[in-house]
Amino acid sequence: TEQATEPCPVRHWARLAPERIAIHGNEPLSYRQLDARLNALCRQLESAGLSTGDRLAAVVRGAQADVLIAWACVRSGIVFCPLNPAFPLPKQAELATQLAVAAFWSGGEIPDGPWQPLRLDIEAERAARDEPLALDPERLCNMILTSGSSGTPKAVVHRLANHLASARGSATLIPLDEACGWLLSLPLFHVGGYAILFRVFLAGASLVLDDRSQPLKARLESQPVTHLSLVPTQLWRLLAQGFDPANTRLRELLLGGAAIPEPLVSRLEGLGLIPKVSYGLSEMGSQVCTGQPTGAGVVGKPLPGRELCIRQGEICVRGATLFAGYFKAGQLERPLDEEGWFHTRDKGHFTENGELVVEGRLDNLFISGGENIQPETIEQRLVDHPAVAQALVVPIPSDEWGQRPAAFIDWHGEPVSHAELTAWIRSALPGFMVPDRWLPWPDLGGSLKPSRTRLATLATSA
Ligand code: 4YB
Repeated sequence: TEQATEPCPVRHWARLAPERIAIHGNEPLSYRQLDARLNALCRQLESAGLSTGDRLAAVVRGAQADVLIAWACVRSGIVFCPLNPAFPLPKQAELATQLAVAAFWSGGEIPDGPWQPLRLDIEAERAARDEPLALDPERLCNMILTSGSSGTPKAVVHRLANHLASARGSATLIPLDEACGWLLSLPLFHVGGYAILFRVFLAGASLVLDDRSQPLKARLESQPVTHLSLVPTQLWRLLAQGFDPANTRLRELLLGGAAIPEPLVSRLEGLGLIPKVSYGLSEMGSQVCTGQPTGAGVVGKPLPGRELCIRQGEICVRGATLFAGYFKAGQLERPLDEEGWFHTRDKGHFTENGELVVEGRLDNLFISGGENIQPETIEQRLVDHPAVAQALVVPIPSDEWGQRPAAFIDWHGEPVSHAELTAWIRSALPGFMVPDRWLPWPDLGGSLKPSRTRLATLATSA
C-alpha cells in the first residue's frame, strides 16, 4: 500500500520563491538559505547517529538556531523535545531522563547523562536538490511538556499530521500569506509558540524572531509583524507600554492560553484592533475554538479539524489535531474514552449560536460551607473592575467552612480598598464568594501559567 506523504513546505517555498524571507531576525534568512541550512543540519544529525524516532532534548526559547533545530527534526523524523531554558540544569537532566532522549542540544551547558551531547554548526549550508521533499505525516514529531494542575509535567506527543491539520484549520479564520510576518512571541517549548512555525511555513509567510532585548511595543513598531499571539498577561504589559496598533503593521492578534478579561478586549477595541480570542490546549496542538470576542468566556466555534462536545459540563475534544498520546515510561499512553474523546477537565457550555464558553478548570473547583466555588467566576468579576489587571483565587483552609477563597490581585496602578472590591463582587455574585484574604500579586518567575497549587500554599501561609 502506498503511504500518503506531505511535501516539506520549506523546500516547497525554497523552489517556488527562493528569495522570499522565511525568518526575520538579526540577519534575514530566505527560504533558499533556510532550506540549505536545514539540509546541512539534517546531515549533522544523521552523522551524530540520530535517526527517525529518536528523541532529542533541546533547550530552546525562540532564537534562530532553536527554530532551525526544531524544523530539522520535522524533516528527519527526530522527535523534538524542547525544554524551557529557565529550568536549572538538574531539572533539565531530570526531564531528559524522563523523556529517555538519545541526544541533548543546548546553547548553554549540557547536563551529564546517558545522552549524547550535540554540537551543531548552525550556519553551515548545503544546497538542496531541486525536487520536493516528502514527509511522512504519521510519524511522531515532538513532545511538549505541559504542567497539569498536579504539577508533574506530562509529555504531550504529536504527529506531524496533527500540526498540519492545526495550521490548516487556523488559516481558515486567520488568513496568512507571503506578505505576512508572525512574531514568535510565545516560547518554542510551549505549543502556542511551536504551532506558529507550522502556520508560517505552510503559508510561505515570514517568521519574525522575538528579540527580547527591547520592549514588545518597540519590536512591533520596528519589525514587519502582521500577526501576533499573546496570553492576556503579555497584552496587559504591552498596553502599559502605551502600545498603539496604528504605529504598527499588526492585523491579527490571537489571544489565548487563559481566561480573557473583557476590559482587556475593550481596551484593544478602543485602539481600533479587534482581537481573536482562542481556547486551546497542548493535547490539541494549540487552537481548538477561535472567534471574535462577544462576551465573557466566549471563545468562538471549533476550527476545521477539531470536534468538541460537552459531557456533564466538561469540554471534550477529538479530531485530526488530537495528540498521539502522553509519553510515559517509554510508552505512548492515550487517555481517551470509548468514543475517542479526550476529556479536558475544563468546564464549559455552548451559546445558542454554537460558540463555546469556557468557565474554568474542574480541578480548581472547591467547596466552602457546602457551596461550590469555581475560582474563575470570582476572577472574572475581579478583572472586570477597572483597577484590577489580573486576579487569581485559591482556596485556603478554614475550620468553620472547610475552605474559603483568597485572592491575589495585580493592580493596574493605584490599588482600591478591599471594601470596594467586596462591594464590586457583592453586586454580581453571592456573599460566600467574597475572598477572606487579599494578597499582592506574586512573582511568577516569568512562567506563562502560574501553578495554582503553589499559590494556594503561599496564600495559606500568608
Ligand atoms: C483557557 C483558554 C481560554 C486555554 N479561556 N482557559 O495559538 C494558540 O492557540 C495560542 C495563541 C495565543 C496564546 C496561547 C495560545 C495557545 O496555544 C494556548 C494553548 C495552551 O495554553 N495550552 S496549555 O496546554 O498550556 O493549557 C491549556 C489550558 O489552558 C486549557 O485546558 C484551559 O484550562 C486553559 N485555557 N485557553 C480559559 N481562552
